[in-house]
Amino acid sequence: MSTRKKIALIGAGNIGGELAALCARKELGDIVLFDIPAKSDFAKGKALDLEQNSSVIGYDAKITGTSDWKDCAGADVVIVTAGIPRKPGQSRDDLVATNLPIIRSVAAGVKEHCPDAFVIVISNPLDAMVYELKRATGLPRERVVGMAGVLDSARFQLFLAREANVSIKDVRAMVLGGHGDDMVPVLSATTINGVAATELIAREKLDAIIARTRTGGGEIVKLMGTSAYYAPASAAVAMAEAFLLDQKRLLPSAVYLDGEYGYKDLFMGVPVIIGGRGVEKILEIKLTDDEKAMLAKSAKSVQGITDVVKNTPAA
Ligand code: A3D
Repeated sequence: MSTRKKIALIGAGNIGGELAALCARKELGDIVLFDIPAKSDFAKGKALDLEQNSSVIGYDAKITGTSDWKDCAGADVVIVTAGIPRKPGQSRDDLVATNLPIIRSVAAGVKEHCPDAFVIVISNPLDAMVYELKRATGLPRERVVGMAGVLDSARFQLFLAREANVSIKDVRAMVLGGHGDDMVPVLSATTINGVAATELIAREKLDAIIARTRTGGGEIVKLMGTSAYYAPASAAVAMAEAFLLDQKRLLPSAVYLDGEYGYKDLFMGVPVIIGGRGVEKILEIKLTDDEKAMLAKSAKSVQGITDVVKNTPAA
């Protein structure tokens, strides 16, 4: 038996495939690519393709495709992309009816076979789906997170870098709140190598960038007919890597709030430290009054869709 770490990817679609490719190239562990029985062969085919790629690229990782939860048993990390993505014209919240039963079935599998894993949820509507996964598995809040803030911040950082004509490497920004159109780009924490972005970019340009960030996912759905997958996968792998390598990274992540920022029994994006024990710390940073008001608006939307989930009985 391998002593390498084990990473179970639940959903072998667009994001699942890219997750597998990235985890393999980074040699983060052995990879299980899981999908529903109707797509078992598809998952096996993708896994085989990626294993053959190891011989060209040169990485050691065993990659298995399956529809049997037993193959996921004992995973150190579980990343959940099971569910349908948006089509043009749809909001993330439109996906809840289809994705809620899917998340509930995934939660049952995680609870039975991967009870010690660090679980990262990507399926939309993100904040409500990660809420349900935690509720249904009963896992501690240190080990269940939602990926959205790293991706939303990446989009914000790209647009800022292009506008200021500087390297993407020097732009640091943070997007908090729910993964919806009222997410909160925190300008007070946005710098270009320590210089406040507000010093280098005019206010009206910043407003346009914030607006584009908020609809950044929809812009891609409109262009491609389905949702983004390269950057979402990279963002989740950054979180998985922080856990597996105990990096103690400060990453905006959707976590279960129990009074932090004044919110309770809600998953929403806030800055956290991710290390070998999972979510090691939730940071309560100072926000301006404007940012607090935007966070309250975002929390209200997240609460609405979370209430739908809470009030939907199991089928
Ligand atoms: P897609 O390529 O359709 O893959 C999803 C896979 O999930 C398919 O292969 C399905 O067969 C599989 N699946 C369905 N039900 C189950 C189940 N019960 N168990 C295991 N697998 C199942 O979609 P995608 O990979 O492009 O997107 C996946 C999800 O991520 C969607 O809900 C997207 O909306 C969401 N997404 C979130 C972000 C965030 O930033 C949070 C970004 C992009 C996409």
